[in-house]
Amino acid sequence: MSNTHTADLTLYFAPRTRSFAALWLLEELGAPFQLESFDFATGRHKQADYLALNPMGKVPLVMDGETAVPEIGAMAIYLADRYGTGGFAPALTEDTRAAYLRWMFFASAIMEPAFAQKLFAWEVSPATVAWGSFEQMMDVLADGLADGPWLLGETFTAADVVVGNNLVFGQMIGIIPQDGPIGEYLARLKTREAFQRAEAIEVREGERFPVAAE
Ligand SMILES: N[C@@H](CCC(=O)N[C@@H](CS)C(=O)NCC(=O)O)C(=O)O
Repeated sequence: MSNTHTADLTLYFAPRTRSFAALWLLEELGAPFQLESFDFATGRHKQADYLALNPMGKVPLVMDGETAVPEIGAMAIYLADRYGTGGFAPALTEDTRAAYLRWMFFASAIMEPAFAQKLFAWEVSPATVAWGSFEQMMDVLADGLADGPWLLGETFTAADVVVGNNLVFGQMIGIIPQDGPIGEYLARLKTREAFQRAEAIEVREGERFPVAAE
């Protein structure tokens, strides 16, 4: 895999959002990037030039030169392959690549809707919906962490950032416990220096753009 590409990265970011995942990953990779931070209240993410890059009108969005990389999962795979300098993603030829990709998709295809189900108390048949149920998702994740400390055992990868970011959000909204294998995994993630650097930026940007008073 080539890592010879010169980084020209810009992260479109808003505080208190899923864009923390991209910020944390970029800090893990140590790739230089520009931070384009904005307040949702400005509607920057709904302007035509932004929608041309990410038609969903959401953050995060990473630009690599002229190339738009929206969607956290895609972004994480792309950035880790391109700028991970041998770490953060198993090579295409490694057997663990399968588990790595599985966890990347687990984060967006299973965790995200399972969180929404829990939060909004949707009544759906686990056999019919793609994510099963919140409880099933939690059991499968806890089993996946049995050989820890990370999802791929001893090797920390970009999949830990993507899954971990969901857990950060889940804990914030009170649906992810502080204890047990998942809570302990999240506590381990939070001790990483890159997480703490990203958190400091998140706090700084949150202070620049505080929640508007009602
Ligand atoms: N599927 C997207 C989800 C991103 C997302 O939900 N972003 C929210 C903030 S957490 C957003 O930008 N919302 C603003 C809006 O839709 O107006 C991804 O994985 O990147």
